[in-house]
Amino acid sequence: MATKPPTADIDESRVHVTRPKKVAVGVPAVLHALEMANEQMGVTRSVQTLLQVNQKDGFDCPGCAWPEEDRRHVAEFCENGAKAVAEEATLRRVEPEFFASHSLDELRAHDDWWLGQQGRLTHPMMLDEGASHYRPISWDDALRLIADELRSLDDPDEAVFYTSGRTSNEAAFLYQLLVRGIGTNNLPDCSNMCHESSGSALTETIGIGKGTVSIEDIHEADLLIVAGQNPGTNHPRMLSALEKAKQRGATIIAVNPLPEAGLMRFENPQTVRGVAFGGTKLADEFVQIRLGGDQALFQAIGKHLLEAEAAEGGVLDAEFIATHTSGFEAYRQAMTDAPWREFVAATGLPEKALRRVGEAVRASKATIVCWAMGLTQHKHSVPMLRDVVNMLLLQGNIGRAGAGVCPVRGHSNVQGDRTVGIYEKPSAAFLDALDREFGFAAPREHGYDTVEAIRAMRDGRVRFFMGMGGNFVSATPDTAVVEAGMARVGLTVQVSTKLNRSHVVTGRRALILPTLGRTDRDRRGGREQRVTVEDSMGAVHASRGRLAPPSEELLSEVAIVSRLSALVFGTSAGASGARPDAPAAPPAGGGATRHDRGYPERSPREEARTDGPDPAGVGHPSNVPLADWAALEADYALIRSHIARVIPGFEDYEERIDKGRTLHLPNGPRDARRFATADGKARFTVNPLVYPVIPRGRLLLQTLRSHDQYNTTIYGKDDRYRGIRGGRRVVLVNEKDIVALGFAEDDIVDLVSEWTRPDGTVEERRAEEFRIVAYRTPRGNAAAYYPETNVLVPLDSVADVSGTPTSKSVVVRLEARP
Ligand SMILES: Nc1nc2c(c(=O)[nH]1)N[C@H]1C(S)=C(S)[C@@H](COP(=O)(O)OP(=O)(O)OC[C@H]3O[C@@H](n4cnc5c(=O)[nH]c(N)nc54)[C@H](O)[C@@H]3O)O[C@H]1N2
Ligand SMILES: Nc1nc2c(c(=O)[nH]1)N[C@H]1C(S)=C(S)[C@@H](COP(=O)(O)OP(=O)(O)OC[C@H]3O[C@@H](n4cnc5c(=O)[nH]c(N)nc54)[C@H](O)[C@@H]3O)O[C@H]1N2
Ligand SMILES: [Mo]
Repeated sequence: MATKPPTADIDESRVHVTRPKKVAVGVPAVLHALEMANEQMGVTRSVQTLLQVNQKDGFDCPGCAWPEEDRRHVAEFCENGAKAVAEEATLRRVEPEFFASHSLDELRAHDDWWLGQQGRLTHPMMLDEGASHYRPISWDDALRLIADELRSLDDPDEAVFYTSGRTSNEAAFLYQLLVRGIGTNNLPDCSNMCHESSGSALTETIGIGKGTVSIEDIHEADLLIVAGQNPGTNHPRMLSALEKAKQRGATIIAVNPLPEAGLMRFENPQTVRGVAFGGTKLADEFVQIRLGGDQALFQAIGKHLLEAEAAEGGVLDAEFIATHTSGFEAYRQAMTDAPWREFVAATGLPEKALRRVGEAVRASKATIVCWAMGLTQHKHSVPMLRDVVNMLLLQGNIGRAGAGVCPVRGHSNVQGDRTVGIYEKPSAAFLDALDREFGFAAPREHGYDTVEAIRAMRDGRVRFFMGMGGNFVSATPDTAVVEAGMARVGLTVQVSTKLNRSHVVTGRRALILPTLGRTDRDRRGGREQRVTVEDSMGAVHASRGRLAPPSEELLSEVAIVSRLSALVFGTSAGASGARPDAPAAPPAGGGATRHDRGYPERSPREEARTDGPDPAGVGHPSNVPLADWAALEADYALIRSHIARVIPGFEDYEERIDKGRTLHLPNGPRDARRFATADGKARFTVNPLVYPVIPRGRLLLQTLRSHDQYNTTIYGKDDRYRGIRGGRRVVLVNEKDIVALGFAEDDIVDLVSEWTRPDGTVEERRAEEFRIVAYRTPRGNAAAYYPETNVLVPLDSVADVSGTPTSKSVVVRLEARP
């Protein structure tokens, strides 16, 4: 039996702190995961469900984007994957009665943990203007309301369409088509807050915004540098791959301000060695760097390699540099001129330690750098990552076995969403192909990213907001600004599986559209549909949910977008026959007529086309994508055939994902050392050294994840590896700083962020009541959990080039509570 959801919020007075763990996973992790799974879905369903995770005929884990190994274990999941599954496959339900008995004000007063723990959403719900409660609404009425609202916009750019990275390729592709059909590129996504800096730096330097390694490369690497990443919590299956590399003789260097348990020692619960012999020591070296010091570290390694080359030769890959790169001489000169003392000041590490890392790189025959949010969420993240590339290029460490760049992506399909067009700055080539396929003209002007969307909301320029998954209100920076901005929007629509803050902080009117998750069976058009996802390494495979959906009322994301598109654009019956190369649509499933299944015979737009003058504004009727929306909903393979014609690399899509097969997308740098940059070469770049300077009496705060959360979804109250239990409002501070700042452990303080505007004035933001915990973080650096600390991140504090909020470097002071 599943247990009941909590009735009260987290009681932060009950936090207690023990010593951090030195080893990750092991049997306690498995037990913890099963306990959570049993709470959410009972024992039988837990076992049945967890055995389906990441199997060839099962569903893709809705946790992280780490790839599956080709030879899969019976239980191919990790502790936190199991928690992600349990959260979705929960037997708890949020039904219309729940909304009738809880007012909006009451819901708003609860914390994110309480909201998420209430269970799966089961019915479309509507919040009328000025209403105190949500009320049930039919799908037809809800979708018509949205279509009417969209048609009433004066300008398509008044609409914003957010995406979170769980959405399948099929749903994401249709969604971007809907949005571009409406006439805007306002497609901000979670990637803007996540790996955008990686995409920016890699596209400029190697011509592809993705990593260049496969899982086999991880196994074959000689040296793995894992920087700015906490895989024990956020990508636990990566630890198995690191273990394998290690057993083959690889060296692992962990670069992190915090001694994260998962990087130190790993007990693999799937092997005898892991369970019985205390596991594998993973990191050979722990480089305890200061927040934001990584650019200096990678420059230092580059300088060390260049010095070693000058002294004894044979260090660099001269042939690779000559044949495949440009800009080497300028980089060499810049590193020659760079003083070691700057590297020491930036990293907080002695020159000796920096040179030791340099030596490990010099000695390595094949090096991979893995990273996540610790490297992407700083003001200077893009130059920092360009310097990672510089270092790898010196030894030709791109495009050969066991070597390359490995940005470890977060959400399970965030990379796939971008591949199929979720991007506010689409390329001309993509738009041209889209135009050809659907016989319309997609808008060319770039749209808003996440931060720009918030600015537009704040300034009253957004009348419509739709979230395809995710939790925009809690995930974004500067919570107070976002909340005020949301309130100015006319209609906000959230397509969601679980209740979250974005359902209770809304526009003047709001809709909740409940949808199927990864684990749910998806029957459309009389058959079971599968969807596809792309992992962090460009491998695409099918995913098919097996569980009975939480309610008969749920529509899949594909169905929601198809039906909405039909209402906005018209059904374009026979549209797929409009182009000679398009396959004929199969008969609509289940024998139902178009009308029976919610598709109008003639849409308002088609009526407008024949009966009256063209309506102004959104999706001019002479310029809408031509697609047979009903047929697409009835057979997702048709969506894949469109994708195959629009996006290079998906040829024979259907066949290549059939029977558990994996479609490997082409990757120029990895496959053939082909670099699609301006000059066709991998580019060395010169990047002036940047690192944070912390004002006196202040701390630099990073906002990170605990072990019991998935982004804004809070699974539980513990951060087991860091030894923090029972609560989340804690700030980790070096014990010497605690004393120097005049506080003591366990003091309750406010965190006040200080942001200097371009005109020199200082803005303050406050997060109240955090308990001080002494922790092994470098002097001057602190850490606290997100999303509680998003209120501290100034909207305008973003990374250069990528626009990513600087969630890992917020200047704060601690203030005693009155
Ligand atoms: N269970 C679980 N899994 C997840 C998620 C989750 O919330 N829960 N989230 C998913 C998502 S969307 C993402 S993007 C990933 C996130 O995965 P991570 O990036 O591992 O997540 P964070 O908790 O943000 O951890 C950042 C790590 O970088 C370190 N760090 C911070 N600043 C710096 C720095 O300046 N330099 C260096 N070298 N290190 C630094 C921190 O100490 C911490 O170890 O995980 C994905 N997987
Ligand atoms: N301060 C700070 N802020 C951060 C970060 C940080 O490190 N520090 N990290 C950033 C990062 S890396 C990311 S990726 C973003 C995450 O931002 P988001 O992706 O927007 O947030 P999530 O918490 O992952 O979204 C959770 C919600 O998604 C919905 N959901 C789950 N599964 C599905 C599904 O299959 N379909 C649909 N339609 N909905 C579903 C559920 O309703 C759930 O409540 O946050 C960013 N914000
Ligand atoms: Mo992310």
